Amino acid sequence: MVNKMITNTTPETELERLFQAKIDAEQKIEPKDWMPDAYRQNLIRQMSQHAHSEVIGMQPEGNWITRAPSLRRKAVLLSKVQDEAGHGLYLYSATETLGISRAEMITALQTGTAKYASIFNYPTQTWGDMGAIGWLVDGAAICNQVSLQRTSYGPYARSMIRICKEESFHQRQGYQIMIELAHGTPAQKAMAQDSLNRFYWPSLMMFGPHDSESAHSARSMKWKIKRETNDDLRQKFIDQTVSQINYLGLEHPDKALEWNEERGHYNSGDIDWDEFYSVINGNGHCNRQRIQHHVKAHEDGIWVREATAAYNLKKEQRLARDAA
Ligand code: FAQ
Repeated sequence: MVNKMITNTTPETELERLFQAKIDAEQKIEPKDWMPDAYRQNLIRQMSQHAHSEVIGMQPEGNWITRAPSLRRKAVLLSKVQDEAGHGLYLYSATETLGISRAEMITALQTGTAKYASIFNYPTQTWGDMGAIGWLVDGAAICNQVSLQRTSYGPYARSMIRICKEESFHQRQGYQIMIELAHGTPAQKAMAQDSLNRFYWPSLMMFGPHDSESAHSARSMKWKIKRETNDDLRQKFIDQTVSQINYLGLEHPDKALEWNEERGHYNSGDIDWDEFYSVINGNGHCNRQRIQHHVKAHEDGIWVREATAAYNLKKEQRLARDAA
């Protein structure tokens, strides 16, 4: 256990050494612990972007709640979308423990300073897309988030445990939609194939750029904010998806895919990185629409925030009066 006493006069280099020793010993960093400013800033960046992704990620699926093909499907999709809102809220709260307010994070999102997952800038055109999102997008998110359950920052690691449980349910509901479509009429099967074709490559982009291009990976791995690299997680996802596509009886969208006996992994075709950078820099199909919708919803909710603030103030005043 690394628990050497830290005082106001402990030199910065010694603080950094103790901090890294704690991380190396797999101990969690908690909000009141000393941490290098770059660790704090990097976490604020990643965690807030993760929170924004959950919240913006409600829009593509929210688009289909009223059009789901049965009452049961509506109820399931509604519940899934609500779960994503919950994930956003845990993550905003966990990020606030690092000393940034929710309002500051929202401003960063709405002004384009903070990113959110590229995948949510693709339009949802058919019911098959609800299957593909649950199966592939939540599936990719789980791959990443399972490893984040071991991230070094305590509040982030703990929030991931519950989020992963819920994402597993989301992944299964998506795959179940795909099973029904892929084993349905020829038109339904074609719809499933089309959704798979459109969502497969953007799902691979969710893991971020290649390790050699990843600006934050080296430091995030050293500090154990990230436990596996972008390419390793992407490979895991590629490998696990092959048998799932086979089971559906659909064609794999990657024509260059082939098993590499030596590596024990599938080799895959090239990702279109120009498309990835274009989307994360604001030029995807739906970037503007997603942010405009967020701004409108946020403005429409002002009265709720004002009412909550007024209620809290009244409660504090009543408590102060009673205590006097
Ligand atoms: N999209 O140096 P790296 C979900 C940016 S949750 C947009 O490799 P890092 C649930 C990156 O931010 C999905 N931007 O960065 C759900 C950085 O830019 P910056 C979200 C991306 O942080 C399902 C720059 O590129 N999950 O889907 C993307 O070390 C269905 C350089 O990249 C998480 O956020 C991208 N795909 O690694 C909800 C998981 N990739 O900040 C609703 C936590 C990279 O310098 C419906 N996050 N960028 O301006 C992570 O694990 C990491 O942040 C990575 C990126 C792996 C995403």
